[in-house]
Amino acid sequence: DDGYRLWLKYDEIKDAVIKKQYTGQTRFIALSGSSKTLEAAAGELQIALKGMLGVNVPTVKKPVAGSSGIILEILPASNQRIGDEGYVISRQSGNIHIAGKTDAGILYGTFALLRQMQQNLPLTHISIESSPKIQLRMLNHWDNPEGTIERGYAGSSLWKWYDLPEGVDPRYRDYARANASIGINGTVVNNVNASARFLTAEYLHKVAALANVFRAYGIKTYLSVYFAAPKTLGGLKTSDPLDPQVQAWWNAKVKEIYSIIPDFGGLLVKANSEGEPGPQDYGRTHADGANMLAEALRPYKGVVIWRAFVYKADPNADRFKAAYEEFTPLDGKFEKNVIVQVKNGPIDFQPREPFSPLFGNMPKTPLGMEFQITQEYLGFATHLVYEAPIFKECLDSDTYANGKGSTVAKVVDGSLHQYPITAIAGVANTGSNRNWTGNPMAAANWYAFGRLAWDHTLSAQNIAKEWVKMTLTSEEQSSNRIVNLMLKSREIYVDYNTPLGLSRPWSGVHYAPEPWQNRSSRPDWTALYYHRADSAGIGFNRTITGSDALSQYRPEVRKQWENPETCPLPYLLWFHHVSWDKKLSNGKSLWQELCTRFYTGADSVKWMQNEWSAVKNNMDPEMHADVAARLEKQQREAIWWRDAWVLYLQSLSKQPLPAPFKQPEMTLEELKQSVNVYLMR
Ligand code: BDP
Repeated sequence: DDGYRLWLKYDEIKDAVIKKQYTGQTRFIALSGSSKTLEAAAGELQIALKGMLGVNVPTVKKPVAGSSGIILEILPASNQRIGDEGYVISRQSGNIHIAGKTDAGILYGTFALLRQMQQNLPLTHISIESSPKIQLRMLNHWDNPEGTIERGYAGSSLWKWYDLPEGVDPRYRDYARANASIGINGTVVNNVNASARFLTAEYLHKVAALANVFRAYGIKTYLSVYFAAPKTLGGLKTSDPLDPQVQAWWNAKVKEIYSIIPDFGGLLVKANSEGEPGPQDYGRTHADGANMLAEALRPYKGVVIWRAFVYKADPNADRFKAAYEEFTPLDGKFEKNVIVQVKNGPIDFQPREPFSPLFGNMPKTPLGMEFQITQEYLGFATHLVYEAPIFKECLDSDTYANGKGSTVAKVVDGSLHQYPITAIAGVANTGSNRNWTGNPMAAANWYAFGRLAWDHTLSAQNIAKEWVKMTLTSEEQSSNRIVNLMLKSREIYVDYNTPLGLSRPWSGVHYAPEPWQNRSSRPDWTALYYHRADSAGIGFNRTITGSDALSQYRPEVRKQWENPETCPLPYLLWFHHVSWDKKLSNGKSLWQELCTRFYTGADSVKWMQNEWSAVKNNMDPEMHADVAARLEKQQREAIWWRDAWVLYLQSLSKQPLPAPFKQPEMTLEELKQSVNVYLMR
């Protein structure tokens, strides 16, 4: 198994009883209407039934009397039970009905039915009703025009820009199928550090060719834009959002986009962030910039997705506070078709972060969630980290914005502040590698993102179970073992990498450990800026005696974190500078606890390897070997990362390693040398 089919494998069902049952229940596929989307749904059923049952199931216009089959059925728009993209699956007079108010709803219902079958669940009394909780469920591709992917670890871009628009890789359709199967309905095809090239007619036609493939699968296409395009592309003297000529340029550009891609979704913008141009270059605000684009998009019902990922190169400022400071004063100032997209945490996709304090603090501005699926800070495609627990931890966090139970999920799904538009995005981990995600286990993260975008109440465990059954093995014991391994993987990674609330111990490559790094073109791009280790202790004081970032949260949240005596250990060093000898709630000193985490984290990767070995005979050998090799490297690197931290921190704490841990084999100097290899050009 080369992994190409992802979780849509449709292998022959081994259980003869179930296979026979399914065969009797799916003798035809009836669809009365016709559309590309309904054809896609029926086509998917045919491929799947052929694979799982070995039969060619015909499509018919009307249910066949005296036989049992699947009926794809359009419900009246007035139906109150489900949302526009929702579906109802039921059994009526011996047939399986997949009903939706839209063709897309039926497509999602089709994939839901197939999910049941792929897990060999009975269909006899099937009754499922589901609607997405969030409207725009998107992937953000950080893909560049020349085919590279920023923070991509699975090969080059899926989009073959030089072949497009004539050359349409069949893979685009499989990409759309995979997304539709988990309910993703939007894709931003290019990097947020955007090239103006994507706004040229030449590239718009290429993007249109992609959109033509995605459309049947309910997926809208979006673009990231370069804010200074009126200057660089349009030849204007300025890109000032309040300049009428600039507005006119964007109006014309958006009109052109819609003439080429009639169902275009909208624009994603990274502005005044990490050197990208933006409205502040002209003394204007984020709202001025976003509203100008919103104006251009309004006639076509397009949206502006404006990112809140901002921070200034100020050594005395706390980057944690930046987005809140820039954006909360603008609450209520954005046009109706603007969504502000916020990263889950206040810094940048770290292995563990507290939730961004923007959530709950912009009741009048729709806030969208941005998660990172690609493992930029999670060991690239080498380390096995199942991300659903990261996503869930954030979504389930309570902001207390309207009292207890005001979770981040309720902010994002719009129910807390009655947002008219809702959105969630995942920075994609796909690439040109045959198996899409490099590490075959990373496909679970793409899958989990989509499932949670549809329904954030699903559990990380159930999502893993589905994925494992559909992708790796249907054997019960092995599947449980793998699910357990996946669920523990994130905490293990945190332990050898950023325990107790540490963050960002990497250099520019975001891979090799470099906690000693203290020089960079920007002070807030050093490791020291984040962990603040010295001879007294370690951690970032964000209480009232420090940067006071905690004041951006509601009192109930603040209370959880502001007292170093009671702050939960996973968040301790996010908010406190703690002395090495400080006794923690578990009786150990900070130094002892840190060492324990580093060592048990690295040791646990051995455990992961053993667990993985134990499932060898119950899954595909090629895929097993691929993951086994990655785990072996992970094991070596976990020790490397552990040792980097331990040796460096020891040079400050001047403490011996607590028993039973053994002093690393390398010296700090040797370790630094080994890291330098990764930093060479
Ligand atoms: C950081 C990445 C950088 C992105 C940036 C962003 O290192 O490549 O451009 O986020 O989200 O995490 O804009």
